[in-house]
Amino acid sequence: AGCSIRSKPAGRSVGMILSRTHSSTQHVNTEKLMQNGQERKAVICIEGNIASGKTTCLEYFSKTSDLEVLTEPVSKWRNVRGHNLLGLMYQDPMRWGITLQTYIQLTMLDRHLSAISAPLKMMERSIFSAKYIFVENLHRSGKMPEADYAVLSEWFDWITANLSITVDLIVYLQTSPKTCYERLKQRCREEEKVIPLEYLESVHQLHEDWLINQTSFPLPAPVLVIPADHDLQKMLHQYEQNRDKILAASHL
Ligand code: D5M
Repeated sequence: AGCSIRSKPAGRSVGMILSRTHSSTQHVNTEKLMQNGQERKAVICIEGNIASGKTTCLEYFSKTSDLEVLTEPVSKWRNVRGHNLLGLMYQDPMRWGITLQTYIQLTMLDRHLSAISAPLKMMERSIFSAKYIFVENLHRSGKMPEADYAVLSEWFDWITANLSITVDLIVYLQTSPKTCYERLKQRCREEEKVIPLEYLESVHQLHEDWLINQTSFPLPAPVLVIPADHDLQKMLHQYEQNRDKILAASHL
């Protein structure tokens, strides 16, 4: 798309797919995608900071035929049998972090395993970012007891070792924490009023270390970086420009 990427590593252009941990620079398997003897669906995960514009991206692609969009199950996290786990976690992370994260891990797993009829699944976030970004952030900031972190990690390791969770492409909406902070204030979600800029900065850094610097956790798929600080019109234009590259994940 012409302009160059703002964060490290320097010299990469927008729309270039980063795949240091993948042998091929292509972002899709060229051989047929098979699972349990059957053709499997291609999976794209949209990743990014809180209020980075994932919903706009998903809405844009939801108009595409042959693609099913699965949004983050936030409404479930806000109401599991009458309990608002998201609100509880923001109020008292030390007490409720494990409760929310256990439930998020379950709902994300359900999204990954859910059958769809379209050939292409587009998901908002993933079981990987739930663990590598949010669980990690709670733990590193001292807001999750060691024992809770150990149990969540055991669950995560078991799930990823024993269940077939495949991702073909990660689309990373790369924002500055400040932009997210402004957007967060605008959307006025009750539970999120307590979120300080520093929280978004930590979440941002964890995304960068995972998806750009590749210094923290393994990548489950190659990464397409889309700068996402721009206004709505420019963002829609970028989605249009990257459309074929993203939808190529369905070319089995
Ligand atoms: O995220 C929606 C809300 O959910 C926002 O307050 C962040 C929060 N969220 C999302 N995933 C997690 C995990 N795994 N742990 C804790 N909090 C989480 P949005 O980015 O707006 O879609």
